[in-house]
Amino acid sequence: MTVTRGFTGRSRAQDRDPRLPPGQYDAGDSWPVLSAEVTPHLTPAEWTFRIDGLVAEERTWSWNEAHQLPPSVYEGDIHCVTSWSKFGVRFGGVSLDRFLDLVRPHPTATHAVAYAHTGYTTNLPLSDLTGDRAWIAWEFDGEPLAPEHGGPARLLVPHLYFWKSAKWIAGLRILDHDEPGFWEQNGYHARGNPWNEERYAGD
Ligand SMILES: Nc1nc2c(c(=O)[nH]1)N[C@H]1C(S)=C(S)[C@@H](COP(=O)(O)O)O[C@H]1N2
Ligand SMILES: [Mo]
Repeated sequence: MTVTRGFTGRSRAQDRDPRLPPGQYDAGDSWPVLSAEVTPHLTPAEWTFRIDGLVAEERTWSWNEAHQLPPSVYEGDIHCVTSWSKFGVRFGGVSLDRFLDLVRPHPTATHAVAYAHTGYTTNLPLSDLTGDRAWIAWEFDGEPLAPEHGGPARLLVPHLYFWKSAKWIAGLRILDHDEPGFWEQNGYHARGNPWNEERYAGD
């Protein structure tokens, strides 16, 4: 019996989808909405994106200005700390590298706080926002991003837990130190790498 149980356990581990980080489940076609705020209804004309702080040139982009930057698509998975993951999503927008190239962070810059038009904040190492791994996203599956999912535009950092992907993104403040955001001040992990299960401070 012991032998059988051991064999079953091993075979289940092999069946587990390799796209699924530890402690996560596949949410399938559903896409839960998780917002601390009431959904704002910002029009593209009202939306702006700004990068300030430790940069050579602080800058604010309008919707039209941001759309003049070269487009970029993310196709892959997303992982929420509440344990749902969603496979094979497709977001369209612009890679954050294109914005950062234009403002030129100081050599001393190490972190950023992303802030939303609603006041939500989340902190990230600058190295997680560069290398074509983070986007300002305004399309989902070829359609405009819905307001409840952060439209007109959200930050997208899919290799970290999804709370880092601030909806209704308004800007990034570039810093030379880490400064906890909304969930991070409430016990969540500073980085939030789902593959290391960095859910809470101390994980
Ligand atoms: N402005 C803002 N952005 C946010 C949040 C939020 O409450 N407010 N929640 C975060 C969390 S915890 C998750 S899981 C995702 C949820 O995005 P979704 O509602 O599109 O699934 O947004 C993240 N970005
Ligand atoms: Mo989340």
